[in-house]
Parts: sequence; C-alpha cells; structure tokens
Amino acid sequence: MARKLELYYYPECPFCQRVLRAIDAHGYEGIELRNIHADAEADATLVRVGGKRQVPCLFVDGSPMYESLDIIAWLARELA
Ligand SMILES: N[C@@H](CCC(=O)N[C@@H](CS)C(=O)NCC(=O)O)C(=O)O
Repeated sequence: MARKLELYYYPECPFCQRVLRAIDAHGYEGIELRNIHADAEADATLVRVGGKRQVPCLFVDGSPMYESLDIIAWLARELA
C-alpha cells in the first residue's frame, strides 16, 4: 500500500523552497502540501505530533521528519 506523504511548510521559508524545488525537479508525485500559515489545523498537528513548529517537515505515514536535506535525501532514496 502506498505511504501517506505530507509536507508541512510555508511558502516564504527558504528551506521549504529547497524541498519544493527538489519535488518539482524530480517530478515526485503524491505528496500532500500543508501550508501551516494557511491551515490552522495543519499548524496544530505539526506542533502536536512533531513537537515543534519547524518547517519543512515531511510526515511519512504520520511520522515527522525534519531537516530539508534529510527530507530531500529520503525522497531521492524512496521515490526515485
Ligand atoms: N535546518 C533546518 C532549518 C529549518 C528552519 O530554520 N526553518 C524555519 C523557517 S524558514 C523555521 O521553521 N523556524 C522555526 C524553528 O526552527 O523553530 C532545515 O534545513 O530544514
């Protein structure tokens, strides 16, 4: 079964932009985008589950992964 992938981000964040550029460049599909500045529920989920309001954060089946370079490396490894 496909994993559920959700990227918590906000557009002005340069580290988020780095991840979004990688997603675009490689054509990764199926990643739901959750803008924490536009979605209060996403913001609350990020803090409750992740433990901190830091973006970008990729939720893989509900488990949070912080750090843009770790996220990009994970995407390259798992989705390439
Ligand atoms: N080393 C992190 C830096 C991420 C970062 O500093 N994000 C900022 C937004 S641009 C943030 O969420 N700051 C709030 C915080 O760190 O608590 C990465 O590469 O993902």
